Amino acid sequence: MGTNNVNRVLAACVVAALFGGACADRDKAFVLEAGSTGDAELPMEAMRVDALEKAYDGDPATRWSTEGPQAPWYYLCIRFPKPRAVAALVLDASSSPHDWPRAFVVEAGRGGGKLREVFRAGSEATRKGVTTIRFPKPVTADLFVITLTKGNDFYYWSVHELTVEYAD
Ligand SMILES: [Ca+2]
Repeated sequence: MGTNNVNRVLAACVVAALFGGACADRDKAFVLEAGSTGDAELPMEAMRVDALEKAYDGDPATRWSTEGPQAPWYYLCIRFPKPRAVAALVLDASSSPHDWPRAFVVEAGRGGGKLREVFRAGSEATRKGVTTIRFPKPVTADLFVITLTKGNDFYYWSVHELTVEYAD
């Protein structure tokens, strides 16, 4: 991803926040945002606070989803109030086992600086609807952006529960 795209991601995150596509988890450990930096716009329903909350409400029966088929450039941002050392991000969609991200890249940044790619995967990251993003070594950052790099003609991207494994 080039610098222009990185800037677009950051700009999109700000836009998502302005339009209410962001929400904090119960412990205020992070803010989750969703959007798209590509031609396919993410449906507004997928950017709503009450939709995003379902990705970490502790209930495996409720989910956040893209409200439409997966498209490249759909993203989820995880923003921490200060840099955290993160060992892994686990996206559980086992209750919607077809709705796993077909291919994606994870970028991380801190202090509003340039994002760098820290993970990239295809189907090998997912087992039975559970996508595990385990970094080779913990990544310390205050912003993680998971962006789809591939679409699907039919299946949504869903996250029933997002778990952050901290290393600090
Ligand atoms: Ca849930």
